[in-house]
Amino acid sequence: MARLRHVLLVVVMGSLVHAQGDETALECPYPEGQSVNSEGECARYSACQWNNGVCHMNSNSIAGYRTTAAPTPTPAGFQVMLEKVDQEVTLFDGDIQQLMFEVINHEEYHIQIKIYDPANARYEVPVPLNLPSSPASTSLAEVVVSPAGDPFSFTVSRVGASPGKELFKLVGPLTFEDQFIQVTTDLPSSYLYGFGENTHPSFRHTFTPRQTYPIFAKDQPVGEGFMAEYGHHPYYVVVDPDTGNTHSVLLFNSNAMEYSTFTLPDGRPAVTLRTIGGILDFHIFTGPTLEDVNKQYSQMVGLPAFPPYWSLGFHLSRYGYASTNEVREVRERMKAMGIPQDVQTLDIDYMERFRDFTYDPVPWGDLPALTQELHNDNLKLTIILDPAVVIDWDNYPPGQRGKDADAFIKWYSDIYIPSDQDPTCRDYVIGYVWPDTKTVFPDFFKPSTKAWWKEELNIFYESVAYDAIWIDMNEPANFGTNLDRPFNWPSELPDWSLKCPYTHWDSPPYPTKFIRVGDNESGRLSDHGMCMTVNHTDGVQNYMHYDVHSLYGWSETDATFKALQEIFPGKRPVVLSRSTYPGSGKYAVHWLGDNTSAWSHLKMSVIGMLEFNLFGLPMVGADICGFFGDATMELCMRWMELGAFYPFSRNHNAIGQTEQDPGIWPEVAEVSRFVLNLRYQYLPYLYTLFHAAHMHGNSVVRPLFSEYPTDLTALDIDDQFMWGTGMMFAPILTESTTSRNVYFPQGLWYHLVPGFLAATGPSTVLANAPMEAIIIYVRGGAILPYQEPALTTVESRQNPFGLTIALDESGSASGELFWDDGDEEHAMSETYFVTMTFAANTLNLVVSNNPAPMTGLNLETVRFYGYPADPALVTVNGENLDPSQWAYDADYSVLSVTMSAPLDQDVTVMLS
Ligand code: MIG
Repeated sequence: MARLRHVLLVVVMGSLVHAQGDETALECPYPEGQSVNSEGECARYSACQWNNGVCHMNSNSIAGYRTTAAPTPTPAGFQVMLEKVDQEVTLFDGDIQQLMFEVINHEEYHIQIKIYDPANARYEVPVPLNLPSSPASTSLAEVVVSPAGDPFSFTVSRVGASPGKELFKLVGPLTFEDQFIQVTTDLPSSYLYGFGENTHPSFRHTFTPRQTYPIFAKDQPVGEGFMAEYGHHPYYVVVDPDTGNTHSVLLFNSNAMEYSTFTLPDGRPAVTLRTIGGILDFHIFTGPTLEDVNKQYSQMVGLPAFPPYWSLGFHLSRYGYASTNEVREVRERMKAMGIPQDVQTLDIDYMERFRDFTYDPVPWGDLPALTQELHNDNLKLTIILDPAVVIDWDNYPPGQRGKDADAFIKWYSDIYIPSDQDPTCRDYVIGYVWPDTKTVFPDFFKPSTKAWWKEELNIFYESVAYDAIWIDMNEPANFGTNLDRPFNWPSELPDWSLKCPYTHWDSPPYPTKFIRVGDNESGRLSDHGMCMTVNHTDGVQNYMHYDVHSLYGWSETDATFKALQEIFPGKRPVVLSRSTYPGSGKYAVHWLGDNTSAWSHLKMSVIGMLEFNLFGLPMVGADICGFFGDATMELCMRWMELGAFYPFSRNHNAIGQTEQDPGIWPEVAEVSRFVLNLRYQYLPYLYTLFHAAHMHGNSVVRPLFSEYPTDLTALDIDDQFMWGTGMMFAPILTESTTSRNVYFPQGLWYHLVPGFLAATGPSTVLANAPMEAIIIYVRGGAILPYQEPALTTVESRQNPFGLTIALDESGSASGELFWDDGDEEHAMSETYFVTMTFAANTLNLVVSNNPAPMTGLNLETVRFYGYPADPALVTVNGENLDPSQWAYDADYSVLSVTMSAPLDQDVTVMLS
């Protein structure tokens, strides 16, 4: 039997005190938006009330639920039945009259709260989570539910935290209707981060005025405004700046959603979450540090993929390469300028008539030869694939094979099949994208689709030996849905487009803000995409697109990653995906989508990168130098300086834009060589961070407050960021700027180059930032492993190692280094790990795991930053060095030591 845990014991009593009048801040949701706000409009909704010119939710005792009984224990928590206070009171009808509220304890830091219809199963997200089979014996969170007979309310608190610091606390009524679910919580602080995929103007959310963003996967270019973009991440993080305690909340739901941040009448910050399907399924993580919640969350949704070493090199890409020869020209520029590059990427240009698994026989006829040339240069090739498959069955074998496998998305019911359905297309849904004929779309949930996709990847690999796959357009995007004709529909043909039926799924009573923002020409959920009334099946269960729309990218990523595991046995695949969902990080690299060559987009890329590190997708970056629009030389230079330190570092450009590869301007080429050399130099450090991400779920890029959660200045900084805990970047993000204020949290901070002390924090310093440099600091206390850079990682991985040792106030530092062969399946490969500590003038490197991957590689340079004096003697592994092997720069307080110490064994360096 279940052990009664203290979580259950506290459930007993205590009516939950709520500030009077909180509901007056709960904005009544109008399908058309608040612009129609009026007394008459408000009167349409019995769950709402008109008051002082505001239409807000009625109080909990009118519009909410009632707790019907005391909690009943379950093996992992407890349940309470709820019932609607007044059956007639509603927003959009379809109120579920009886609901189950269920608390499920998992790890002691992780609690799940589900609110669902116990009588009729509703859609639940089929993405697998890692949940323990039985709960831990203690929990760091406790849940209190209002007593039987009272209006339903609940709070989740951190055990032992002071009152008013609840992690989650229902405010006002819960609304749970068939197609509209709404819940509001107040927050223990206004330090709120996360939610996506949206372009946020700041990493920290704001509350006044109210901000409302939709979440639903959409091919929506990056831009200012409240737009839903490519992925779906209903996940947020809150820091309590008084204690530094951090918690996070996932609403595990994939229907169209929106969230609002605002303040309650007494000023408390609050969040309203709305979704139009599924159930309420919360996962709450208690941290208490930001890295703790990152790890706790990633363990549940899936630890991030471990990128092969080469994928941490520089990627070059563009949409609009005319031919293999143009790629060769660009490559020659890179080589001539000596700019490091590991990956060349090909966009849809290489395809024949934009058909997947083909290449154009004329300008791309020698693609296999180009691939070989790249491989000879130690480069890798990434190619793009789109989901849409042409219906030219007779002339397109991959499509015919897909049809044989019955791989494509179908209508949910025959009644939705359009009257002009092409007779060769069964009950498939037909759309139009890049190719010049209509298309169908793979249903990646389906086992036979996955098998077909793998087979096509395999067959195409026989002709073009690609190394990585880029999956685009997987929101999924379709052109011209619901419009007269797609923008690129052949002009000689009569109007046609995919038109979605008007059902309560395609035109739900509350379609969310999604339909009112961004590029939503048809003003519908299916705009620029698939109809909600199409079917997906995993072979066992059917799903309606309405529910699983935002999982399309996830399902394609899963299918592609697993296919590549078979095509490259024992290797770690690289799949670059535009659309993501919680759990995508297990497989995916992500870029932030179609940005513009604009300074504001340079700035916003830092925020997007920080957010995806919260979402468990640390391998992330934006299109360097911008996608749309022409980059100026200065913008591109600054963007290369920042982008060289995106975890995923790729310069990508749109078709028709002027060239912006780093070789095109000599000035940018020189800067790019410099910053990419720095990146390549510190790749061993970055790689070690990715190893920790893969093993434990750590983030790679972090906000400053990660280490300083009670530092109010750090909590607001989003124009600086860190790699792990050791490196801090302060990019220039505005035009014609050669200095900037840099915030230094507590501690010592050194210039990475050339190593003198830059600041003692906490302090803000005006730093000089000449055009040709990004300012990078190393934190006192860090040991950063590095390797001499080279033009590719294949070469740099053979080079000698070094260490940058930045001393803290006590003259100490520590770090670690992971190493393996760089691309083998982690579980199969031999791995090396060394911990490094410097204290009391002694550096100790202690090798654990397997020394073999490091055999033949030596430690040759060690640089001590903040070292007080020229030592009289330096010994390495007990042997005295010749005094010519070290140099002390008294102006900079930098001691540089050269040696040759094999790294496949322990190393001791003593200074005296
Ligand atoms: O409708 O493949 O975000 O990176 O270059 C545009 C062409 C399709 C969108 C991607 C972009 C890519 C482009 N694609």
